[in-house]
Amino acid sequence: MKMKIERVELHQIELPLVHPFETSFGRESTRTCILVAVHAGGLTGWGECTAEVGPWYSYETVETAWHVLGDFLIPFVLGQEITSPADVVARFRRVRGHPMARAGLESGVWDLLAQAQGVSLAELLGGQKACPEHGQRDRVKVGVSVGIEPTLNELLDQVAQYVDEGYGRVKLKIKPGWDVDVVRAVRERWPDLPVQVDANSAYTLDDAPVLRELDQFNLLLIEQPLHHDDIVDHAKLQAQLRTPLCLDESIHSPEHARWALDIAACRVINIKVGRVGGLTAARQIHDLCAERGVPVWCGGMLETNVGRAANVAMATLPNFSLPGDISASARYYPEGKDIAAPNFVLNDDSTLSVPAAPGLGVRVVPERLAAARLRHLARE
Ligand code: NPQ
Ligand code: MG
Repeated sequence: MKMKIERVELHQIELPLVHPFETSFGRESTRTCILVAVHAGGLTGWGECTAEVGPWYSYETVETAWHVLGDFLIPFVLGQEITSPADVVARFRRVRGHPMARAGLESGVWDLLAQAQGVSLAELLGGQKACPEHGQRDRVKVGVSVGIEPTLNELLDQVAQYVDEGYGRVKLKIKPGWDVDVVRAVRERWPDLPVQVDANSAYTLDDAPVLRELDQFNLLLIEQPLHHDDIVDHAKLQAQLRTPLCLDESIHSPEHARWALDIAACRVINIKVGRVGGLTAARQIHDLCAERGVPVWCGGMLETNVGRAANVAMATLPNFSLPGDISASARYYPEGKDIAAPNFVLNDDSTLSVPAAPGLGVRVVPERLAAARLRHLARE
């Protein structure tokens, strides 16, 4: 099916978080992002660009993504006939870097094409084909990412709340001075809870002795302890640890995933649609890891329901064998604020249900979008 891209809109929005989120690189109490609307043939596909206001998690910002989308990526697709996401990926190949900007528009095209074909995004991504013996997953395993708190007691209260809500896997954010004691306290109170940690690049190889101490706590994995672009030091560290290392920030593309696996820099990969430049690249990394027997899981960027729906669809692919950072909508935004509906709700088995409706399976609510919007651009 051919679709001519007639119009593309950018919406910069800001939403309040239900609880401030602190990592080794800072504390946030609101989330700003860009939503991309792709119009063709009477349909609108939606994509989320996960760049933040500041260059903390990655070098991209809302401002750089706005610029790259508006001045380069949108003109590459406007007026063009598209038959598959591969057409968009091919047109974006000239652009170096800026994966979150590319992913915002590319994932909107995936939603558009899924709607045009009358299939869910999960189905278009090929979960079913990739996993003939199990068929399409209708639920995906999820966990919750718990930020750094002012005190250990507040952290334990947060974890207790999430465990009570039914989360079956918890990720603790760590940094130097907020690591071994915190993990020990959580382990003592919840001896059998699946727990993993994420340092967001707060350590160096000199900290290997501290990171080795984490081996005693039976963690699922240790995520991105070292430099945000490194794989060499991670390979040296992995050789000294029993716990699997998982790379997040360092994996920018399928090539980076192959390089990391070739030198044994990690035993697990966190896949984020934005960080790797779109759903096409995300699926390629998934397939590569499946071939190599390396488990993957879906990372989170405090998405709205638009980005969350794309994450849920992606996590139906068979090698997403660890729970994702895809929590229920209520973990992120106050009731009635998220710009898309319906909300994702946690099931009893620590899963989210995969929408069966065409495309993402969530609808953008115009009044909520208008209420959250800071800036708007339309190109045709
Ligand atoms: C991670 N996310 O896995 C990230 C990074 C992260 C859910 O742990 C504002 C916007 C603040 C995006 C903080 C989780 C953020 C952000 C952290 C992403 O490393
Ligand atoms: Mg991470």
